Formats: sequence, C-alpha cells, structure tokens
Amino acid sequence: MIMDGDARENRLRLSGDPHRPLYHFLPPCNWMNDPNGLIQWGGRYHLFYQHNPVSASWGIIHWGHAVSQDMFHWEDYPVALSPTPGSWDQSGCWSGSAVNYHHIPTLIYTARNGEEETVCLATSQDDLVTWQKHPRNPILVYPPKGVTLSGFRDPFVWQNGSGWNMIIGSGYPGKGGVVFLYHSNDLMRWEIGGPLLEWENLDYGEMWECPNLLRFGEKYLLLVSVMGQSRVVYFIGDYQGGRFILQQHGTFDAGGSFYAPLGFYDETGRAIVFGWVWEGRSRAAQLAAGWAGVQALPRQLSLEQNGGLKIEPIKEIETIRHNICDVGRVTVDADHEMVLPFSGNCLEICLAAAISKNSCGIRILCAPDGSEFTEIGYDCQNGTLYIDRRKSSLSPETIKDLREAKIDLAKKERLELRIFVDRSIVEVFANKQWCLTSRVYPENNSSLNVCLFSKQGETTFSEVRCWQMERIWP
Ligand code: DQQ
Repeated sequence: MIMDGDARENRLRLSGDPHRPLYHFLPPCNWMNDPNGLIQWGGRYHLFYQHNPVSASWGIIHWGHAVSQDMFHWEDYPVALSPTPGSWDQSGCWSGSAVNYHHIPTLIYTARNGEEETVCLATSQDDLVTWQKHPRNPILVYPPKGVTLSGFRDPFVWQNGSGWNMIIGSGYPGKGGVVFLYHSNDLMRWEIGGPLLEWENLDYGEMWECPNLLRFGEKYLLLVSVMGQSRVVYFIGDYQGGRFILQQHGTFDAGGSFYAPLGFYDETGRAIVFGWVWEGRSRAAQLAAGWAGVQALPRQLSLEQNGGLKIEPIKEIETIRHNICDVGRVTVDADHEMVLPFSGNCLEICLAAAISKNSCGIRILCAPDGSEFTEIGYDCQNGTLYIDRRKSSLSPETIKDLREAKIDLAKKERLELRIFVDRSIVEVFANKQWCLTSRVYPENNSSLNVCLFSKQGETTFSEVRCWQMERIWP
C-alpha cells in the first residue's frame, strides 16, 4: 500500500464541498489538467495527470499519479515527476505517455524550459512508484529544421513491431495544425518520419496539442486537442506510409469542457480514453474551493460497422450503481413537464424516446422553486442535442451558456441518452455516438429534482431508469 497520508487527509478535508464529484477521478487537492501516461501494468491501471501540487491554479506542472483495479476506485501514489531546477524540465513536466519497454515502465514526456519544449524520458525500478529521469535527457531536441512552429509537445508513443513510433502535437502559425511522426529502435534516438497529418486552414486552429493515434482493425482514429478552440477533434482514416489518409472528422465532445484526452489499450484490448474536464467557474471560485479539474469517466472507443465513432462509458461503471428506480414507459404531453420519482446529484439516468416532430428532454438539478436547473434536450427543428446551463446556477461566478451538437438520427431511430450527474459535472452520451460534457454549480442544496419535458408535440419515453451512484472517495 502506497497510499499517501497527506492525500487522504486532503481528500477528507475537501469532502464536505457540495460541488466536489463523488464518482469521478480528481486529485486529493489543488490543480489537475491532462491525463498522462495511461497504462495497465500487472493488471492495475495507472493514471498520471498534469498537476500543480501547491495551488488550485495552473502553474509549475508535475505528474500526479493514482492506481486502480477498476478505473473507479483509486489509490493515491506519490507525485511521479517533478521539475528539476536547472534542467530541461525546470519550468514543468508537461504531457506525455507511458510504454512498457522490454518490461521497464517508461514515461516519455514534454520537458518545458521557459518556452522551449523537448522530449524527456524517465523509468521506474520499483513497480512504478518512483521515477528516475534518464541521464541522457532530452531524447528529442529539435523540431523539423527550418520551420517555425506554434509548439512541439505531448509525445504519444506506441510499439510498432520491433521499433517504436511517436507522434508530437504542433502547428504552423497562421496556417493550421500538424502532427509529426518519429521512429526509433530504442526510445533514445529518434528520426523524423514527416508530418502524419497537416491541416491547411485555420478551421481547427493553429496548434494541435495531445495527439493520439488508435487502431481499430484496418482503420485509425487520430485525436487532437485544438488550442484556442477548447475542443477535441477526431479524424478517422487509414495510416499508410507514415501518412494519415483522412475519411471523416468532427468534434469529439460538444459540451465545451472536455480537453486533452489520452487513449490506451488495456490488457483485454479495449481502447479507453480519459480526458480533462475543466472548471466552469471563475478563477477566484476555484482558488476558494482549493481544487480544480476532474477526469471524465473512462470512455471505451470503437468503430461502428459504417465506420463511425462509437463512444460509451466503460462497463465497470455498472459496478458503482445502486438503488435503481425504473419508471418504465411514460408519455409527456406537448408543452408539459413531468416530475420524476427520483432525485439527486449523484446519478446515472437512462432515457429512450421516440422522435418524430417533437423536441424533448430532461431537466436535472432543478430547484423546487424553478430558480435553478440544467436542461438536456433534443431540438427537432435544428436536429441538435444540447445542454443548456443558462439557469444552472444562481452564482454569478459560473459560465452560463448553451452547447449543442448536430446529431443525425436515422429514420425511426430512438434517441437514447445516458446522463451522468456527479455534483458539478454532467456527462451526456447519446446513441453511443455523441457526447456533451459540462460543469454546473447549483447554489441551492435542494436543487436535486429531475423532470422530463416535451415540446412541439407529445413524447413517449419508452425507457426511464435511474441509479444512485456510489461515492468512490472517503
Ligand atoms: N497541457 C499540457 C501541455 C498540453 C496542454 C501542459 C493541453 O503539455 O499541450 O499542462 O492541455
């Protein structure tokens, strides 16, 4: 047992905060952003994360570390990487990945020295508890020669036969994002293989962070986080001769709060991503809370028969469900709402609704007097799924907006929603294809009611089920 005593105390100290999630991963206290170095080692899942251990704001970044058997119940480990004064990473140990190099656990990360970004490597000899930086760091110094880049960071490394590949996030200022590909035989000497994918306009920004390349049979999924647009874009296509041949692309999560995901394959071969869900309230409110940043629920990715992206929470989520309330089939009249016989702020709700010319959805975290609520709905006129947080909180410190995703239901296809509410985080999965992740901070402790609504016609919900979710923290 490595459990860090301070970590436990900090978790207990903050456990009374009504906005602190109960079944999502977050650090014991202070700041967290990107997931890093995800790897399953000897059956156990290791999650590293960008962490400022001294403040609930971004700053000099370390790698925090936690370990789990099921990706829900976590044990805090000591900080894995800290900046070394006077070295390449003295300004921060930024994002990167983890690999099993001939049975040696190895982290490959972005070292920040002022504005300079290089790639460094660290290994562990004590079962991933402490980490030693390689004496020959950095292992990659120069971006491609003769080009000006918007950044050069976030190595994602995978084994390719007897060799290794690495992709790095970058971009051309004023032109578009790019992902560079490198090859190595020993993780120490890298040769450039060229740009994996270049985007020749600014639709997707001018700097791509945290690239991931995941394989599904013959097809590949490339994820990048678009700096300045605060969104993650996915590309599906082929990978041939060191180039990504694009077939389709789009926004990975339209809720406006999900960023910098990192994917890995677990020992059963599932492709799973974690992602950073940032706060939706002022910096002052974050500092006052003493913590900031949550990891989204682990999501399993796969490709549909038709080549589309399939996204669903990992099945282990079902082990933290309890107290089901199965409402069954209900019809809500046009321009009416129906208060449901369950309530709470730590829930999973499953809904299925027939869609023709009706708009419908659910309001969660509703105050009894109607002063606060968050609405998740399908707008049949625009063909969009939305999350509306304009009335989510009476607090002036919180973001109030409406986020939407264009969704494409086949004729007679039901709208199927899985909605995870965990105090200040809401994750919506629609038809295993579209996601909306957002943060909300109701002020009123009794903003717990849930109701269905229908507009432009009645709606029959063929399934309405809810579980209370177990708290995973002390
Ligand atoms: N966060 C890290 C960078 C990465 C960014 C720094 C994405 O490595 O590009 O904390 O959120």
